[in-house]
Amino acid sequence: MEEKMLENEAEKLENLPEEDHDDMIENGVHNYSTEDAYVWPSDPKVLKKLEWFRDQKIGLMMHWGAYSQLGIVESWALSDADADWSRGEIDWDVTGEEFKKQYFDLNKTFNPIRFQPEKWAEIAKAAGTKYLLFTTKHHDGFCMWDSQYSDYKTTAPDCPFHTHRYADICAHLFESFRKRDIGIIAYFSKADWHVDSYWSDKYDRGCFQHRGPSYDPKENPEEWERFVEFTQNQIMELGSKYGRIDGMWFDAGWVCAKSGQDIRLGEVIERVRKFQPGMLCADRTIGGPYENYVTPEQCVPDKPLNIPWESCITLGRSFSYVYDEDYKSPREVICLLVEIVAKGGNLAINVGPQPNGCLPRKAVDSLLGMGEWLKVYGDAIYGTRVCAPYKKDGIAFTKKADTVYAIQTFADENAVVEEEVWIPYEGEVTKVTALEDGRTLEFVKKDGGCLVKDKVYKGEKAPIGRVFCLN
Ligand code: FHN
Repeated sequence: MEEKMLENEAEKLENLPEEDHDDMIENGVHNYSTEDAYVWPSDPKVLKKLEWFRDQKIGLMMHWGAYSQLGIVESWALSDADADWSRGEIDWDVTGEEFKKQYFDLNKTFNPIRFQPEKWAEIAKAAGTKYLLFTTKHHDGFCMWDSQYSDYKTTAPDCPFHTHRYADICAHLFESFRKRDIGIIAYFSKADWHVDSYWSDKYDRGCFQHRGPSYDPKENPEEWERFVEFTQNQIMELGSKYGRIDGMWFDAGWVCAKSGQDIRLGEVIERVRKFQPGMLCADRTIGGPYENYVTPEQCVPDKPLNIPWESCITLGRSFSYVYDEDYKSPREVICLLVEIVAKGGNLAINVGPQPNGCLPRKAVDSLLGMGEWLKVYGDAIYGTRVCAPYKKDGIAFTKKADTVYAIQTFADENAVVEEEVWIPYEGEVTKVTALEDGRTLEFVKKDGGCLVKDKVYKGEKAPIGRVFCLN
């Protein structure tokens, strides 16, 4: 990067408008709204869908776009004001302006000809995931569906993929997952860094862009209204032309009334709900009636939350596909899942598909390993709710109907698996069975819990986890 470019950008950083320093978003990562900002929906259909959502427990999040070709962070390196933390992977000789042109031209080489939505859906099903959370459009504005409001899309003539049978990626992906009874939640970025009604160099800041609009919406209301109409039109087309949508998940929390960037989301969500009765809306970090659940990112709350929530966490290190990714093992994912479910949340585990349309093999191995465990122990996860003391002495608790599930996970494959297990559950227990195969287990009730006698584990490795059903 040329020296003068850096000085120039550093100097411009000082006069960024306030909204870019939104305290809920740090280096692009959204914090999550507190419980007191939560508003329970008043629409009974939304409340019913929310209970459906809380039963699902595991979503498959996917970040897929033109950026997948580069193997760098999705969108963020386009924002000059976020260059300090987002351009580390740009190791080829290019200036900021050249890079932005190269990035925006990625639509001209996006051609994932090996994409097979049916195969992805089969893998998702076998992994035990219950809904898809798919990036229909990230901040870079590239539309993974045949939008009538943008030419920056997979179905446009200048995108080589437009001739492919699956060019309208969202249409085929949603259908493949839906027919396997997997829910559909559409990720949508409220910011769009490609459309000229959000970023344009015709304003006084010229080509130096930060994550917000390149103008002040208060001073250019007619430009902002153009952007609002464009955005609401895209939300409407996803909500009315792509079959049943169970939820919409809105990223780019800096686009909100508080920062002077009001897209009047509630207006369009209510219109969409005429087509999608009860559809959930996760307007991240905003609170209020259109954040039907909160979305911790790459983290798990310390304690159970009494509101609906979902942690979105990468299976590897990155949301987008990177070529040298390390993926969590099935054991790591299950330990994470049990921690989240015991606190009343969902896990949206993210995989970044490859630019050729395949899912990374090692990611698939981890997902399928997770599915194998869930085939045996899923009853302790799906459809459960928080059960006091939720986690104590290494035992996590969930409950469903008249059963309490005591889950002991083993993060270390070399852990010693004791024959006797102390289960610190103080409620009444008349019977203990192993969820693995229904075998009845001897136990002694003591103050504060019960001592259960399990089988002797002879395997070389500790099991990922074992589950005791207390009735
Ligand atoms: O800015 C995005 C980021 O690129 C990614 O999409 C994550 C996924 O939850 N959401 C935002 C950061 O919080």
